Amino acid sequence: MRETEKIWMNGELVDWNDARVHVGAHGLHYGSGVFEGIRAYDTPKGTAVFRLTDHLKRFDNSARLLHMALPYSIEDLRAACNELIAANGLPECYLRPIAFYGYGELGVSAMGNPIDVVIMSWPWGAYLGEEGLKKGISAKISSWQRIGPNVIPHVAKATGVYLNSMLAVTEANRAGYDEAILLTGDGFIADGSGENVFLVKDGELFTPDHSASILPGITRDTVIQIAQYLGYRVHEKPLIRSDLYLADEAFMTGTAAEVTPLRAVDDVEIGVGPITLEIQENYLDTARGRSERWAQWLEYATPAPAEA
Ligand code: PPE
Repeated sequence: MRETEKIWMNGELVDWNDARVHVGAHGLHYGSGVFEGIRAYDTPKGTAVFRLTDHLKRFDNSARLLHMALPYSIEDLRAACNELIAANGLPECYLRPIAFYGYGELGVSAMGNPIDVVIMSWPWGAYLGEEGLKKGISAKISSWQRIGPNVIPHVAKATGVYLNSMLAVTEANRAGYDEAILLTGDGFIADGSGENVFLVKDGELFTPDHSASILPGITRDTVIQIAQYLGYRVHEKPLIRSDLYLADEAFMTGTAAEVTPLRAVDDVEIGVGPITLEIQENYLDTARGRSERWAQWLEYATPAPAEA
């Protein structure tokens, strides 16, 4: 990862190398943390954080699901993100807020442990490579099932949940695929290791609904709204792996992955289609401030210069 100057840690900006935690931190032992992934884009009116408030609301919800009372409000965290962006001086970056049970007691119950809250920022290029954004990626249906709603609350973007994703993507990479797609215990398509999944059939879009243990993706929501605005019907419904094999097009969405075409699943070639590319272009135009229609999603990190 590319190091930057500062990290926001428990209310203060500290030097990158000084942002340390004790090895006895509860979150390290038990994965008891929550996090977010947010992108700030360089737009014609300055750096804008895409849907910052929505990400921070999800952060707060994730924490609540882990019985973690964050010592900072959404307002405080928004100010902290802006402070960090200003301190690191990057026109574009990825922001990673994380909150975890810290150093105090060990033992599975987190009662009595302090809560550490940290925000990092660094430049993060195309998640699945520049080539992946243009030419699409390959995915493998994982032999690992996506965690179910009664296993860990999948609606929470919790650190421990990502062991599930890590196993799946590692399995896929070792077998020569770029990414993994996890199914629920009942065989319905859930998520990629770090993305939501969409497919296109007969000019309409399909994506798994919330009952399929998905993370309620903010990019997913953005893409649904943009696609509907462009005139496409979008169906949120249970999907099975055969739907992917027979799809006209498929793609993955995520803050890091943005809109990445899925050109093959389990060696079934799908290719990269025009609707995927249209959605991708519209998504990037939106995030980069080139679309007035969705200007409400851009939260400027620095005051926008006065109109000439
Ligand atoms: N599902 C999963 C499992 C997931 O991790 C992400 C985001 C999404 C869906 C899409 O959510 P959203 O970003 O709100 O559209 N994955 C984040 C972390 C990736 C990582 O490798 O770390 C991200 O994209 O920031």
